[in-house]
Amino acid sequence: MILRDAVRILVGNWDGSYTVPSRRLYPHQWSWDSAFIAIGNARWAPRRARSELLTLFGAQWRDGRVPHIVFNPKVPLGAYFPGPEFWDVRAPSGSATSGIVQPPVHALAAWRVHQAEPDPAFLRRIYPRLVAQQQFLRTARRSADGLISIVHPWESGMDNSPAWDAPLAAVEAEPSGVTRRDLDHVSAHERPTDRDYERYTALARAYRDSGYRRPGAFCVEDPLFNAAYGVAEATLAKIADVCGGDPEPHLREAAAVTEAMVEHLYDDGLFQARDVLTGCPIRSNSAAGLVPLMLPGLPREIVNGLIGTALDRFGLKDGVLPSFAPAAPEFDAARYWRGPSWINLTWLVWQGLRHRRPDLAGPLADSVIRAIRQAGFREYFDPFSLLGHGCHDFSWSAALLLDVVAEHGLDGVPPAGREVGQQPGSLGEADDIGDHVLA
Ligand code: 2M8
Repeated sequence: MILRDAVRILVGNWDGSYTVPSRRLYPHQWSWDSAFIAIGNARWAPRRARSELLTLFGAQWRDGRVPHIVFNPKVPLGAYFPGPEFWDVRAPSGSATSGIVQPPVHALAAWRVHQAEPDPAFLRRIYPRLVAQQQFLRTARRSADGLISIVHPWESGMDNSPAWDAPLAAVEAEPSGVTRRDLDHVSAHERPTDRDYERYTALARAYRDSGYRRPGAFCVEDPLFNAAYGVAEATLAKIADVCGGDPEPHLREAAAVTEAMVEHLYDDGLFQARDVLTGCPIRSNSAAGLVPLMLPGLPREIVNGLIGTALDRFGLKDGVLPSFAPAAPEFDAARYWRGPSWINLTWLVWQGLRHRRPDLAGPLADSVIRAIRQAGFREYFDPFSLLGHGCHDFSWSAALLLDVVAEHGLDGVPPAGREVGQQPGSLGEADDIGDHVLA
């Protein structure tokens, strides 16, 4: 049964206080993966969900940044490239980490975890960390127009998106002969090219060599990242309320970034990225441009414009959501982030539609279940054939399936109002998770 299989994957990928995205391809802790995993784990093992987030924030830097990878010292060096020896930096906790970030979807995750099993003590513990995460982005990355920039395609989470082709082409990189480990696990036509990897490596090296202070030759404002930042502020307002804090500054910040996005990034039915170095919009057909649907204060005409685009260009009604519009010349149904459907991206857009357009949200939820039923818990899916691609037993596919089913139901049967872990015969939370994580 699909729910038990999802839980089994999450159990198999659990490393004691957090979950690896995939045992072989991604054997460490990843930042936004952990947020999605916590959202799913909240449905059957809320303690694990809290531990997942607290472990990640245990490796937060003094400046507030939450690194995109926290390395497990027990994993052999060389198992993942670029590993701890490349990033060459440690968090105050002593953990080796990377020095870049990922979309800040963690406040939303913390709130969902609290909703599944109310725990004000957890919220009080994580709230200042979430605020510091946002503060880092404001201090280090905010432009005069009020938008947050990213300094590496890996920071977008949609690493290989065609939206990054032009800004990435401007990055100078020597053929460096990097030893890629990803191709040991996934076939080359499903992953970025060697040329992409040379540029990824050159950018990360330049940032590292500046002490993770000065960005290299890539600096863009991404609609998904900015939407996540805005949703984080709106969610922090709710968390502040529970913690006895002041929600007002968060609400103001959420409104301000929403306004800045509408003014500077919205273009004819889709939010676009903008290249900070040239000042020019990066016009593409990336589904990242639909994610601002999540913003609670988005003006109605913009919502309608996005929904029109989702229907016309992304075929929203007909099947699973592709990560790039299929009619665009750069579309590739099998290659990582250049067209395949991803469960996390679909989940984000689904969040934006659930209250506004339940008639569209329902079929989108069904499409997630259908893709996983047909192909298994793969990393990504061909949006037409539903053939699975990337790694197997991928954690956020399993986690978000649990969340989708808990909200939406299965096979036309509405949600039972019980969590997966409470159903007869299902897997419960077996191990003991202490309160040591942030101690
Ligand atoms: C992918 O990114 C990593 C680098 O961070 C990689 O390709 O090695 C992306 O899909 C990213 O969004 C995700 O967080 C990560 C782990 O699942 O894999």
